[in-house]
Amino acid sequence: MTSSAELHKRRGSAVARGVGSVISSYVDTASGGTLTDVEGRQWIDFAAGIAVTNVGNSAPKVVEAVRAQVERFTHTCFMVAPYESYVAVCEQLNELTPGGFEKRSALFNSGAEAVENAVKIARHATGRPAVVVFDHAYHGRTNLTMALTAKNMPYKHRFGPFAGEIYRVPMSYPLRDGGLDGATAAARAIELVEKQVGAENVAALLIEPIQGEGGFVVPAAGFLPALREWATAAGVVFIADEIQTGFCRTGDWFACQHEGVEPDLITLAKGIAGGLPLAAVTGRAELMDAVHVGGLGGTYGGNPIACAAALASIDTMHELDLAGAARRIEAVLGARLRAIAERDPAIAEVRGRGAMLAVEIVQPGTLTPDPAATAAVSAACHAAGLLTLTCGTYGNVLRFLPPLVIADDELSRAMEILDAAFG
Ligand code: PLZ
Repeated sequence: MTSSAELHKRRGSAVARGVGSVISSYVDTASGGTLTDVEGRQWIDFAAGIAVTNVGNSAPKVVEAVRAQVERFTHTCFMVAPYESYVAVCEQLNELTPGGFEKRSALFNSGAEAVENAVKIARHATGRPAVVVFDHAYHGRTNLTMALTAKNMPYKHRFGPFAGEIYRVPMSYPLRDGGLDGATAAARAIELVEKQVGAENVAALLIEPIQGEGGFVVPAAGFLPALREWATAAGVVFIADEIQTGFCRTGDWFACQHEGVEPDLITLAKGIAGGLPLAAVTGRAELMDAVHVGGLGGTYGGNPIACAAALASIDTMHELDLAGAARRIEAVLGARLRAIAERDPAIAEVRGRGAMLAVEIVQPGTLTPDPAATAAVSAACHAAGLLTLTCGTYGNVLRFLPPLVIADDELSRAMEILDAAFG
């Protein structure tokens, strides 16, 4: 088999430099919570392809459903010749997402595309232009979603000009905002919107219920409900971006459910289809159906193979109670991380929910971010065979996103590696 070193060399003269990779080993196979590279080396997977393979890599039901669908037909384009699985996925999403009201869904390919469409729908339905987003937000890499994303490097640098009518307000970030309570943090954001934008100009408020790329930032309790309440009163569409938090990741089907928040629209992707590219916007029927026929779509959106994979993934989540599995991971991994934090003053905070956990790393005794130390711990994990990711506006958050089907022995081994990496 071609070695990783040779593949890396070929990549250098074939693949654009702008596309990076966390590790330089090349994957041969993957299943459950383990990746095997072309040298036969095994990696415990604490990345899950960035919160995608919640059901594990090559989950048996997904493989079977995809294989059967490939043999029946590969693509007709739902806008040309429709098929049942697209409708079935929409039915499932309408049922699973929070909110007892009548819903509709539309399917797309990527998270960014879902976010773009949620904004299109909110603007169309309200006739208003402005979109409110938050510090540390991540919503994608397309032109509109770059504008919605907060961080310049690497996402936005020299890629402008960006789309207009995007307004950014402070997030609730308890470690870094002096521990403001949720209601106060929401009032601070709302006042800025009212004074600087005008509520009547706002189509949508877009928020990740737990921020992903921005640093696994969990807002103070009450922040999301207060924003939800204001949006309802102001006629603003509340959009929850659950692309990273969705599909059992945080110990419930969706992260909004932990605070009983019912968004008007939800953007979904990643965990939806066990690794196949699929995304969705799900929400209130009157908003979704406001758009004229032909106003939403795309060649591949809701491709039949991706839809088959989504139905099998959702089935697997029910069957294996993966929300419960995420809560069990939280109990075990969370306890271990807190024990490490007890002895290591560089860990300012252990946070997250379910199987979406992280530590924020600082210079001991301060809140000064330490991205170099964070990268060093992550590299030590990689050297020992644990695939970890970093994130955060300051690059100082080490995050853990295991597949929810990770085996007990894989989790134990991963925690030993982590323990040793912190020294
Ligand atoms: N919204 C909340 O987490 C994708 C992107 C990694 P796409 N996050 C991982 C990278 O460096 O590109 C994400 C997200 C939230 C939107 C998106 C965008 O989803 O499927 O990557 O377009």
